[in-house]
Amino acid sequence: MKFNDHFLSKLKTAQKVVFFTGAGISAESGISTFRGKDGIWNKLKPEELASFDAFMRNPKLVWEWYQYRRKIAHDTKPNLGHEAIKQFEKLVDEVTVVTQNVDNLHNRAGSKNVLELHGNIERNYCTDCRTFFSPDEISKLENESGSESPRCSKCSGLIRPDVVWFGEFLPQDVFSEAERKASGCDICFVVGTSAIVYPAAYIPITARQSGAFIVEVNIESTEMTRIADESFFGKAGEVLPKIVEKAKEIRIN
Ligand code: BJW
Ligand code: ZN
Repeated sequence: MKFNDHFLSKLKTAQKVVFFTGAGISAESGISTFRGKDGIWNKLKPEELASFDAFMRNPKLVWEWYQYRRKIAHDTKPNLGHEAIKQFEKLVDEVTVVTQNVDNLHNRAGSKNVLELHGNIERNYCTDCRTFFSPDEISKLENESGSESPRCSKCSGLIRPDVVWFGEFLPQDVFSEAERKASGCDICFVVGTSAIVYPAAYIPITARQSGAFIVEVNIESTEMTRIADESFFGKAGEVLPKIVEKAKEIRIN
């Protein structure tokens, strides 16, 4: 892989680094992306599944979709891309992972500072009384609910995954922290995202406006390519380990 001098000088001196990630970083773990050639939403329409209205119309269908995805995420492992990001922590002062993914794979790879903009598929709560339920409690409630989606043991409200659907607000504290990290970073890597879903996609834009060097890693060009200082077209699990190796080499010598 070829690195130009401008990128290398940024890589050599960066102290604060943000990784803004999307579904593409988990593709090599076997998790489908939403859009693009193998995206799930080529077959399933987002508005039919990823909105509160869709959930209220057909809770069972939406619940089963999340249960299916939860099982896939659970049965797979973080890949070389997630691991390369974790390794970056040894090389610079501060690494923050701002992820749109709900699959928990950055946490499982051991990354320390993970900001989940769209929630986490492992958590679930009652739509009425907001009680959270552990995965074990969910299994029990699922058994009790028979063929329906599970209901709250306290108030019988519907239980939903703790994810952000279309038309819903992102967790304000998490988004503010992500904006703060983006505005103070030296390099922002934008990895495996189509960068079309807002307000998440403001994160790399904020980084750019604050003077950070923007590096895109994706298998194809995206909305980000225009504003990125550097784009590496390839799989995250192949490109990121090479960047880490290069960083090790130039930051030690
Ligand atoms: C690889 C690879 C490999 C593959 N290596 N790369 C401004 C303008 C227009 C619309 C809006 C706007 N502001 C807000 C909106 C509305 C809406 C929105 O953004 N719509 C757009 C689609 C147009 N936004 C919202 O509704 C948000 N809320 C909001 O705005 O609240 C304010 C409000 C409140 C009340 C009323 C009105 C407004 C919430 C958005 C929530 C998004 N939720 C989802 C589902 C989460 C739960 C779940 O997982 O089921 O989040 S949608 C889905 O998209 C998911 C993702 O996190 C998100 C982003 O997708 P991502 O990660 O980029 O994946 P892909 O598939 O798109 O891309 C994968 C990429 O990887 C591709 O580029 C591949 O090439 C690449 N790739 N393999 C590297 N191996
Ligand atoms: Zn309840």
